[in-house]
Amino acid sequence: MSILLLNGPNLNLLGTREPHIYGADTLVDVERRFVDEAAALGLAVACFQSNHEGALIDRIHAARLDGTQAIVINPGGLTHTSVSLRDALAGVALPVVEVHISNVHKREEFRHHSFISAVADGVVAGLGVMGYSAALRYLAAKLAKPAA
Ligand code: CA2
Repeated sequence: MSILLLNGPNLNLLGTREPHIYGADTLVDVERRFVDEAAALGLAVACFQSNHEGALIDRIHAARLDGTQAIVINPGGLTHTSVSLRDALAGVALPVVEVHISNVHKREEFRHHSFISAVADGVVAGLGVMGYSAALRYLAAKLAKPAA
């Protein structure tokens, strides 16, 4: 069973700037921890980060054919702007969890709306990078259950 971990624009900068908002871990730290935690749950992971909307959409389309069973995505700023990313996620029809490191609801008003949430199983926001682990644990439990 395989999970796709997607991170959107600017998340490659994690751990290098704005640690008061996003913490001190780098994206490499986050991905490594996610892969290790997934392995302990018997799951494989593919990690992908891009600063380009189209590249993220292409990777989501590829997930239809490569054995991916669920997606964890932090869409970055595209959360608040991208109908196309939402359509791609809806199109693959896989379980999706949307993760935000910061509590977007405590921040500027433009971060309060997500185009992605309506096509996600759930949303985690404000738990720091622990949100990725929460998403993974939810999906591991969901995938372990026989389909109803
Ligand atoms: O809280 C989150 O995870 C966000 O998805 C992060 C996005 C932001 O646009 C969303 O509203 C909430 C921004 C990612 C930028 O990441 C940086 C990390 C370190 C330094 C600079 C940017």
